[in-house]
Amino acid sequence: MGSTTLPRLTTGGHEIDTSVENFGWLRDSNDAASDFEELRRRMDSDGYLFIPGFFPREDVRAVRLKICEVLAGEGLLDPEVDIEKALARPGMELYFRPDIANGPAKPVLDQVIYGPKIMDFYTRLLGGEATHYDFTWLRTIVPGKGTYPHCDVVYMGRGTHEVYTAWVPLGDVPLNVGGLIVLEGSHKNTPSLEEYRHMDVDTACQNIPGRSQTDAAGRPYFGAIGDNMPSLRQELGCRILTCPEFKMGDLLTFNVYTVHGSLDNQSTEIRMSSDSRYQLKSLPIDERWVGENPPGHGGKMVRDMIC
Ligand SMILES: O=C(O)CCC(=O)C(=O)O
Ligand SMILES: [Fe+2]
Repeated sequence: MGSTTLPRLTTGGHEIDTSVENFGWLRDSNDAASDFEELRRRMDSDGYLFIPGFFPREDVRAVRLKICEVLAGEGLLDPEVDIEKALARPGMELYFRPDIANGPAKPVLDQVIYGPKIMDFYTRLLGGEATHYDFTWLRTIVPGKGTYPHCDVVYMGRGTHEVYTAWVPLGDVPLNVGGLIVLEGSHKNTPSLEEYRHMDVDTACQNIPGRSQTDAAGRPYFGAIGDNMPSLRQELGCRILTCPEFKMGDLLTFNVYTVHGSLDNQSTEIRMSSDSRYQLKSLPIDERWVGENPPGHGGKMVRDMIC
């Protein structure tokens, strides 16, 4: 692979250096799919596991169709084209729609992302009975900028830090549609991220009036590590990894310290994916994301701290 064979890739509007030293493909772990000792070793060394074709494609397709129906009903899709293609109606803003994941798409989505196959996978990976957060994140990202670099710990670190994200593409996602990118090995040997890892987006500074980890309007601090993944990559000395084309049915899982974000969406379609969270049932769980109506960010969940 050389940079000349790839299209120009950007994240947050910044061009990615695709030379072999700085960019590569996620390692496919299907060769070790039932060797959990080896999978644990890879999670530890790489910070992620990528298992293409983990879910039956048709089950994921049913989720996609449901989401497309909702978006089409709201007039967000190009009405001239088959709704399953999810062509974005030009000019509209759309990024995050957890209301669909936790509402109309919940029955079909939950069967996939919290079904027996994946729960058994995490139970075996973690070496004890696994549970999941009740809240599900859903991204419906229109053409434009993708997701800024971050670690999930700043959004969901109030229980155990032994929490794993499942990123599940709800459609085929070639490079130009803007799939997930991870910084290889960024979960360890990155002392410059130590302070960031102790942050919590729902925290306000009690001792410095006006200074807050939430913004002036009381909304949660955004939580990103700046907006420039390529310069962060350079600073940390990692490679950016992604997949030439994520497919419906693929599973990408990573830990709460792995830096990730996404490529910009250079297509005309909406990029859809869910992200969900898993941990040992026996460990403390982040109160923001569990229960019948998980409270989520902000409001009563904001805690004072001495800054
Ligand atoms: O899908 C994306 O762009 C971001 C996903 C993400 O941040 C996550 O899965 O934790
Ligand atoms: Fe994330």
